[in-house]
Amino acid sequence: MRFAHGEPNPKRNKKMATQQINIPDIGDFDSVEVIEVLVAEGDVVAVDDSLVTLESDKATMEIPSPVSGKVTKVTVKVGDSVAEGDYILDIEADEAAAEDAPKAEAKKEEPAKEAPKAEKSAPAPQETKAPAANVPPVPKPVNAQSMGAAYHASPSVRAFARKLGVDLNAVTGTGPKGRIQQNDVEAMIKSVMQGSAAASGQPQGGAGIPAVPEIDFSQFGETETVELGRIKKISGKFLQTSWLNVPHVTQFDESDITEMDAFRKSMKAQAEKAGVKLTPLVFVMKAVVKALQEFPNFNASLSPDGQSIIKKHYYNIGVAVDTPNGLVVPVVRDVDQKGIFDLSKDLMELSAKARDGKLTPADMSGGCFTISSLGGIGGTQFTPIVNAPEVAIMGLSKAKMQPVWNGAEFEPRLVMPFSVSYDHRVIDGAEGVRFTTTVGQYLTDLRQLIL
Ligand code: CAO
Repeated sequence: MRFAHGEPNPKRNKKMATQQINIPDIGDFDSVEVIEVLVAEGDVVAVDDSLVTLESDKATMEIPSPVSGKVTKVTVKVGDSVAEGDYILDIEADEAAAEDAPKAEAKKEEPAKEAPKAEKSAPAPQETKAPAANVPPVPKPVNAQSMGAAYHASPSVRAFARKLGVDLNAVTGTGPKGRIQQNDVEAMIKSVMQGSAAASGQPQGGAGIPAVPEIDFSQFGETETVELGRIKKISGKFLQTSWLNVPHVTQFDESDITEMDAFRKSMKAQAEKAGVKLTPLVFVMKAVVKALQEFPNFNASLSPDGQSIIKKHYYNIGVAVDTPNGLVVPVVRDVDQKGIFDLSKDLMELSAKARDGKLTPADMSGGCFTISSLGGIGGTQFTPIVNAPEVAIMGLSKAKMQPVWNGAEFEPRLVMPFSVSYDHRVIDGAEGVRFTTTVGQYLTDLRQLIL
């Protein structure tokens, strides 16, 4: 429970002690920007109320209050950079906070009972401890940039949504800069209750889906529980949101890339001179963009009410990059305006940044279509998950030499399998296969890209 500024609180009569609040362990970051200061001097906060919001290049997290009491001093402002241990504010802590703790925890459990399974089972061991005054606050991730989406909402709106089991990823904010307000959450609930969400194509956030049964695996043998990495937790949420909200169709195809690969190899020395390495991916990016220009429904997003298509007149391609911490999707901009050397340079820079954990939110936003390339590793085909609110994604698998019948004999040809998953609300099956056929033709005969 949070009291409004100046509102009398009966507990204020109890004994007080000023507690200095510092930034807790926030993972691997040296310096993270403060993007919201959620309290002011005089505010009364309860245990777990959010105090500030921090934004790193990967995620946004809120720093919750470890104590209940009154904020007496705020030493940070929006735009400051902070690190673990930095002093951010003082709270005149109610020494009865420990007495309050079980109450605060009981409150937290209430929405958890109603929450979808994924949230309930999310590992948050510290949050389940009784929040005594000396327990360091545990940052709470609140959104992710890694899959190209993000939301902003105040703590009270987040609490409101949590209580009702609403996934804010699925809510469209109508406030300033797309901020989600309470009426947006109410509108989403209303739309689901009226059963209009499915009909209109509005995302539903997976409400009502039965939970996966909880099983004690130790009854079958030895087990070990390892917490998911931060990026995996964040991207997992976005993948699940997309999987539950987007009616996926995956079209499989393959392309004879023998000539393309011969050209790529012939350019090796020139590429080395230019300081880049050409892989099939840059050619695929060019072929995809040419196909996107011909099939504009693939370079689009569905409007939040599901009634229109927002067509984009720019061609930014997201590329899924595997990093030690998990999957991230940096975006290569203006692919239509760049040659293969420039694209390769962009790709090398972005994937190096991704692996060093240095991508900024700007590096990961503004994508139109995503390519997930597993071709350097192996596999024959896979079904990539659309990076919503984009409407289509391509999966590249490993090219292999194969005997191909040319009408008179079998010829050894290099054949690359690929797939495209798309949002069936926006793209029909016939259009889907026309798109993959077109991309395949461009890859087989790169000369068509200049037509
Ligand atoms: N078929 C055959 N060989 C391929 C290929 C394909 N489709 N794609 C790449 N290769 C080859 C490359 O040519 C290179 O070989 P050489 O060194 O002999 O030229 C080798 O495989 C390695 O390529 P790469 O993976 O380093 O480079 P890339 O441009 O293809 O990909 C990047 C760059 C950043 C996408 C990649 O490094 C990566 O992270 N891939 C993983 C993507 C991923 O995890 N996606 C998530 C899937 S969903 O969870």
